[in-house]
Amino acid sequence: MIKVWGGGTSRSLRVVWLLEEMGLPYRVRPVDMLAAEPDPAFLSVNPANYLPAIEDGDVVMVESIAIMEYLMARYGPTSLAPAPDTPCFPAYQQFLHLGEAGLATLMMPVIVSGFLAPDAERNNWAANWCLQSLQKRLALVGERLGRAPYLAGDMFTAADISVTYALNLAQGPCGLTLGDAEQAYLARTMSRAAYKRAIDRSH
Ligand SMILES: N[C@@H](CCC(=O)N[C@@H](CS)C(=O)NCC(=O)O)C(=O)O
Repeated sequence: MIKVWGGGTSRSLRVVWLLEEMGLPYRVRPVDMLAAEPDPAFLSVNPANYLPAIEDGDVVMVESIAIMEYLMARYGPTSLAPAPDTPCFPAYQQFLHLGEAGLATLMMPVIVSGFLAPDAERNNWAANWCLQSLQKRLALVGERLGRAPYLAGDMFTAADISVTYALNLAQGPCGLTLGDAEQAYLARTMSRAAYKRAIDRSH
């Protein structure tokens, strides 16, 4: 059975949501990233000590988007990953990666500066630059949602799992106010039964 290391609100939620959408059996092994010492069992799986990771037989992987791509390729086909010869594929591919590489990665300096940095370093140039850059990039999501209900078009895909996670980070720990289109979109994606099950299984 697929083992997902993570839990809580970490990026493992993307993986667990995808597994729920695909109806695949799995179990979650929680890891407390705020513990004083790293979890030795988790370090043996991911020596770089960040979430999520999966074990699937002999396969060990990190990076939430790569893990989703692996699971869809290995256990698909699935409508969550449109075929490359379909018109929605370019938008799907773009937003699948934008969710992490373009959006969530930029949020980390903002989040750690706000919560973990010493007081004197909280308001720093790099974190402010990331926040401004993030706001510019979110315009891509807003523009797309003005033309389609989901990021790849009419159909919910893994790109929506990727970007929903990022939008929640933006309006949660990053403190941004999202527009009406983004709010309505989140209401759509997060009302899915698979999302609700993923939240339950992650906590
Ligand atoms: N690009 C990575 C980012 C992973 C990441 O930042 N994970 C967070 C939790 S959501 C973490 O474990 N951070 C602790 C650290 O990096 O030391 C992914 O998408 O999986």
